[in-house]
Amino acid sequence: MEMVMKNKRVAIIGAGPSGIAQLRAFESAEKQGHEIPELVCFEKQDTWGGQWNYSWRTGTDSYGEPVHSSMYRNLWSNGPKEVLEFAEYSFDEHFGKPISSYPPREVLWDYIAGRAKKSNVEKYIKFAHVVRWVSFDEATKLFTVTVENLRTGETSSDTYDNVIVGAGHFSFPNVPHFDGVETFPGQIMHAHEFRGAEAVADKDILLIGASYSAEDIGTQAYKMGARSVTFSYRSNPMGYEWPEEMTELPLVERFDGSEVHFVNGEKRKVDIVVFCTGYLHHYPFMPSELTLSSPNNLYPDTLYRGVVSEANNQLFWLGAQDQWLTFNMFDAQAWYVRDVILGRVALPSKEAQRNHMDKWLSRFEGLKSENDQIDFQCDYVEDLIDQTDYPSFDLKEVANILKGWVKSKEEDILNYRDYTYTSVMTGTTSVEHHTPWMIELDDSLERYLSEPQEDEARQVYRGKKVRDKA
Ligand code: FAD
Ligand code: NA7
Repeated sequence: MEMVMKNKRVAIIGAGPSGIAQLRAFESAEKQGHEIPELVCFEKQDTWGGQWNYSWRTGTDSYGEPVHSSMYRNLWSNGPKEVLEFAEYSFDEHFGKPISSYPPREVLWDYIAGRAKKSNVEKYIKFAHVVRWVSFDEATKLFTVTVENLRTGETSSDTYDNVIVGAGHFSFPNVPHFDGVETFPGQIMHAHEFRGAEAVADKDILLIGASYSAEDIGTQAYKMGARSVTFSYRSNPMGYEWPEEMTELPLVERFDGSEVHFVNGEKRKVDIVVFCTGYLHHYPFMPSELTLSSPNNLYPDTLYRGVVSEANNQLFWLGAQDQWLTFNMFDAQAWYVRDVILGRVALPSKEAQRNHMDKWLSRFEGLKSENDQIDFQCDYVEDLIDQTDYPSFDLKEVANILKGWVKSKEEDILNYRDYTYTSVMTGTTSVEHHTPWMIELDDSLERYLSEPQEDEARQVYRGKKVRDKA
């Protein structure tokens, strides 16, 4: 039984892939003739795309707000695009021709924007509006959302029946302390501030951490001609077959000037240190009784079906999980949240919600391998899609693609981006990119979509230091 939506108001925080998914979900219901609530999406940046909206800035943005995006200029997708494709807007539809499986950032940003432009969601977004505070009134059962218009400096507050947080959780760096780090004379930063690998040519670089950021920045550094790349792991090494210039060592014990001592007794002199030590779930606009507090994992506790706040069932979180799947998972979540708000899906009792979460948490705690994690997240998304009319797709095959991706990195960590996969949405097999990733130095959309002669890349960049895969 659908609820009357007239006079209902919903605030969405963030116009990244998650926030746009939410707007698109409501729009899709409206197109089917359903009444939808009044929607307002607040985005603190001047445009949409979230992490994919690259900024050259570090620290603070032009409004003095913390820079949101952690992406760097040379970033290419680190997973095959076939696992993130929207079920209702394919890569074929957007680009009109098959493209490779690992596009650069600008190409994926264009794809995200393409879906947003095809729909009519922009009218709901207030750009350059930062959410400063959210509170809930038990008497009226309404949220008050306080927002600052960053262009005018004006602050205003309004009430909403629902709040949906799509603010992302890879923006506030986790920066541990190491003894003596203050004596390090070279450049030291967190991955959040890393903007491009060109500056590390002929330098010795140390990356602390053993996950996606360390792996990708390390590989970029190698590509751009770093003299040496040292990784430092806390729990487990990544264990790939690295070339001789790249080494994995255990945790840093201390810094002594530019000399770094590791817990196994080894020491190394390095020029640049990048903390690839992950991010914090940090929502400065949320009071403690409403906020989400979790490590970066596949099933943050206190979120029923991964999206409904246990503390307040009128509050939702999108994309709060660690992510094997991204864009289509956010869609699955957004369609579910929409249907809860529209009253098309009924929430069970608080006790039943807790039992449901405990069941998933217990499976989550038993995950042993990366393949288990992949199956877990694909099952989670399939379960969500079963609740709504989001177009279903073959998640078992998506899991196979992800497992193939994991294997491809074990086979060839430096060149896995040259592999191709087949879309479960369209059946289209990716083409090989015109230039192997390891020697492609132009990350632009224009270059990516061009069709140069086989040898052109080598001619254009002749004289520059590139590491050929041959
Ligand atoms: P975000 O993209 O983080 O967007 C959140 C939005 O909320 C932002 O626009 C932000 O400005 C806004 N916002 C935040 N706080 C406020 C506030 N208080 N008021 C108003 N607006 C606010 N995924 C992949 O699929 N493939 C990849 O290759 C890949 N690479 C990645 C590389 C890096 C370095 C990082 C950090 C992430 C990567 N990801 C990748 C994962 C990425 O997080 C998702 O693809 C996706 O961007 C998450 O979407 P989101 O909308 O949930 O969050
Ligand atoms: P992740 O995937 O959360 O990984 C964080 C890494 O940092 C992980 O290897 C941690 O080691 C390590 N870490 C955390 N704290 C410490 C300390 N104190 N000392 C040493 N090492 C530490 O973050 P990423 O930035 O790699 O990836 C996040 C997203 O950005 C992802 O979606 C990518 O696509 C890009 P642990 O294994 O816990 O011991």
